[in-house]
Amino acid sequence: MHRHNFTSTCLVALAMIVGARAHAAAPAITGTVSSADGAPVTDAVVFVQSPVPEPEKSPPMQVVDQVNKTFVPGLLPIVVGTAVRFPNHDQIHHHVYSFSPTKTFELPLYKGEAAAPVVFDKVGAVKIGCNIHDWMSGIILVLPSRHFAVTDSTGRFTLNDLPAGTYTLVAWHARSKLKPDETAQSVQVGAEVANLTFKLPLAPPRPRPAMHGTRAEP
Ligand SMILES: [Cu+2]
Repeated sequence: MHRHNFTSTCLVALAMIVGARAHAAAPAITGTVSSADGAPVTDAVVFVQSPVPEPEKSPPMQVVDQVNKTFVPGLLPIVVGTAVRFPNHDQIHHHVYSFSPTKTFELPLYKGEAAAPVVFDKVGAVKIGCNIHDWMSGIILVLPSRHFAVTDSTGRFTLNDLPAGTYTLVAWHARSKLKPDETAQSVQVGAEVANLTFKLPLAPPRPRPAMHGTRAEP
């Protein structure tokens, strides 16, 4: 009886491991992004620039929340064609806008879920801000495909599930002194996981603007 239970447990565990492996994303490219002095670069976005696969069919909606007068997340990489909601969970009004040529829009003073989603239909960086709270800022990075990854606190990234072939990859960072095109590297994806290293010279961080404007809260 005891032996039977032990065997059953093992079989169940084995089935779970096999199942998990069958569904796990397979890494195709891993690597690191570091600054000119070799320090790891967090929140860099590494993405496939070419060849660009067929457009995504209705990519899932994404969210940039507003909490404590902050955009959450502050950096949102998306595939072109993605709609983004901008719910406001603060008890005050925000007025979200972008003057970026990639996507110019304005969501006049609102709270809660009142603002309609915005579709990002062009590739590029979109800086967002709030008309009322000058320090609020965020970036929506609109990318040519869903093949992108954000570096972690150690500067590492992993791109999963790329079919075999030759790809051009680039790296972006909010403070990069290089344009993504200037970082382009060619990489072969095959049976083995490819490895890539990017070096991004970064501009120094800007001093954080004052948290309290002089304008009254609406
Ligand atoms: Cu605001």
